Amino acid sequence: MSHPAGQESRVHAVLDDLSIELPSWGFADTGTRFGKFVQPGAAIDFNDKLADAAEVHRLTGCCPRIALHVLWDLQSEQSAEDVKSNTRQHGLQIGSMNPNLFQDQEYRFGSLCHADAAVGQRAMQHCIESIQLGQQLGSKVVTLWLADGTNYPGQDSIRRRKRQLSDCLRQLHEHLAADQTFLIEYKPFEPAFYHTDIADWGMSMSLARTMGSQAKVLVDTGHHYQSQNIEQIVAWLLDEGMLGGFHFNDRRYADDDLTLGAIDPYQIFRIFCEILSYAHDAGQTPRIEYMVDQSHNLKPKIEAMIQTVLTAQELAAKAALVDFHFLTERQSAHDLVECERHLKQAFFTDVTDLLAGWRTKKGITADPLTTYRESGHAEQIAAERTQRRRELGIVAGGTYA
Ligand code: RM4
Ligand code: MN
Ligand code: MN
Repeated sequence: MSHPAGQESRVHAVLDDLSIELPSWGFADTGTRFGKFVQPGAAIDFNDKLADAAEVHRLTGCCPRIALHVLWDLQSEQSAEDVKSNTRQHGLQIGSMNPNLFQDQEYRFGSLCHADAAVGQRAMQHCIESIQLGQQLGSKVVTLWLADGTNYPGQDSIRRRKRQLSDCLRQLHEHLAADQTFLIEYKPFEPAFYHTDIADWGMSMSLARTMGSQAKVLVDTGHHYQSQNIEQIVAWLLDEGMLGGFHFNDRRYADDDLTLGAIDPYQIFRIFCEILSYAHDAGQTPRIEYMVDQSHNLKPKIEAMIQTVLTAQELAAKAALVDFHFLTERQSAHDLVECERHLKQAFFTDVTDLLAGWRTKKGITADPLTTYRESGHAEQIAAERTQRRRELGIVAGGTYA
């Protein structure tokens, strides 16, 4: 298929800039709140997670970093130096550090927002340790997803909790190294069902501004109410200089953690359009952390991750077909029909050959998902890990109850 002049280089430049971070937790057995479906090929330990992320990077060429969930990945005897060199041996770097303030019994009524100072202190200590671990591991990003909130009207003072949270964040900012960014995630509900202490992007932005210059907002694409206009949030955050990054996934009802673009690829395309439109106006690509936040309990994990990464690339490539100069000109003429048609034409253009061309240029397979499915790798790790589980005496537990 032939594309108009300049399109190929635009698409390739966008792909060159699109580096996607993989979540360690996306390779291990996880489940829903009702139970867990185990997979023979799931990662057993941290080393397996590194190996799986490395496999995705090897095939896609755009996932050099792995995000860590501090309590899930770094509780072994391994020293920071070991973790670092292990990661390097797999050809990867450590990406974002994700503190965990949601699973300990102490956090039943909150962590940083808890009324009891001792619990707040414990949460602070964990965040400080996560920041310091990040420094030792060469990570540049700390992300905070705060599960704090209440279940019942009148349960606690929303304003006290907000002030306390601001104080905590201000203190945490002092622990950041100059090259560390602190990203504040928001989520409207779950696990709290009446109010969540950081419920939307405005609250995240307000907290980030209070916290300090290295704090920004993290947009998890699955953390919005039904039909919310996420690209508008992205446009505002870009304009305010407050967009730090994304957690990629898709949703139909709530925080479903489905693979990116599975339900609404046009939404993700529109987000990329806002980013590229900003880059066009500003004359430079904004620094954004693109991170996947998915744990697949039905799909095979490595395949699901490759599918996600390819989807992100495909939708970014389609957005790169938009001619923002032309669009701006049509906007000034109030030519609504052409403006919409221009976006739709880009969205519906088949970019398979443009993506394949970029991959061939990089010396990787033109079709990573098919190559993986035909490689036998999934069967091989399933056999090896089944055997290892047996040797280690690991019995697959399928319930959270
Ligand atoms: C949350 C949120 C966080 C993730 C946890 C496991 O819903 O998306 O980013 O770390 O899940
Ligand atoms: Mn997230
Ligand atoms: Mn989530």
